[in-house]
Amino acid sequence: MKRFKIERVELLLLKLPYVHFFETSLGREEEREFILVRIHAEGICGYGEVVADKSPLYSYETTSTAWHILKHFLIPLVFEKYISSPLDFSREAKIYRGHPMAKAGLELALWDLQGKKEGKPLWKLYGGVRTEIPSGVSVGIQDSFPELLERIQSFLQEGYQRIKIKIKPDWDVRACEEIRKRFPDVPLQADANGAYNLEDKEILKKLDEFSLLMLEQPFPPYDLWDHSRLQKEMRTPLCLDESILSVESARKAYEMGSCQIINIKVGRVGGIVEARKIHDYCQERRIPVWCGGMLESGIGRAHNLHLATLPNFKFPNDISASKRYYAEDLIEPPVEISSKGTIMVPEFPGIGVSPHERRIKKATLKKEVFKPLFGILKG
Ligand code: OSB
Ligand code: MG
Repeated sequence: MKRFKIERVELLLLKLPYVHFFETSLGREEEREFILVRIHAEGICGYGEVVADKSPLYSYETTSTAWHILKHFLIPLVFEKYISSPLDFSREAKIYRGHPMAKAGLELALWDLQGKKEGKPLWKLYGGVRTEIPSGVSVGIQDSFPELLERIQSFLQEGYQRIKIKIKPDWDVRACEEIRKRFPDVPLQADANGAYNLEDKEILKKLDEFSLLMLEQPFPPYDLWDHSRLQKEMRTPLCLDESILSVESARKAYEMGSCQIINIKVGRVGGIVEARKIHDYCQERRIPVWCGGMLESGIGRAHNLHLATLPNFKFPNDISASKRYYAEDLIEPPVEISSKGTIMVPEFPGIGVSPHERRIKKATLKKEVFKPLFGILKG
């Protein structure tokens, strides 16, 4: 693989308002703050998105910690070691503990650069097997059940193949009952973002009545053991999101029987290299996976589309149309959903979508440019 010289890395801190607030058991958000990574080399620019949020709710990482780790550790590593390939980066970045979202953002930008360099869309580099991916939608907690049903109705009209609702204590069994009364057959799943513990077992077991495709992350991230105890008592397959940080934790979850399905998010696991290891491990053991989302801009979402083309992605993904998230998404043209509930995978090189530079600029709160001290001449 040909090496190329990285001339400049840029970090941009952006803020984009959601079209509708997004509420989970962790809280309600009206806008998203996130980091874009741009890497320039030989006239080409690779884009990555860091999915860390402003506050450490979903994970301990924040936009500030990710900025710090990128600026002081990961970007210097790329320059000092003359790294240009995502595989080299993934290996070298392991010397630093944790901070998977910061690592993933930079790795994704290197993948985009490599795809553009080779003239191939990322899904071909990854070994993907499909050109359109099944799309689901994640529906936040609303102010009332009628509003929840109304939102679900309109998403179903748009063609989404399945509905995921967010649940928390007091917005769980009743929400499922209301949905099943109005939409008896819709493919439905629930995501608790770790809001329960084993003492809530009897409530969670009631969810078995609603033929859910899966129940996502009922217990906190560290708790593989209690998930395995719950799974033994529930018919509904458990799916883990926050608990799965690497192929190692996927193996432990599998061996303990903590889940039957895994949600893969490239940010949570530290990059495409680790995401593919989890994918392959699960494929060999017949554990289906699907692609989760972090309310990414079109840039992060395009990356997710390429990942979701791998063969063991077996459920509709949390990858929805641009307009479900943002009035002014950061790519052209926006991501759209077909009437049968699928999204086309971009065919152009790299992420295969064009960043909308004017909107990026408008949403930027802060920008910093990094250049190698001596590096450009060598390598
Ligand atoms: O748990 O899957 C989650 C969004 C932010 C943080 C965590 C989660 C989510 C979602 C949204 O469910 C998925 C999407 O991007 O559409
Ligand atoms: Mg989740």
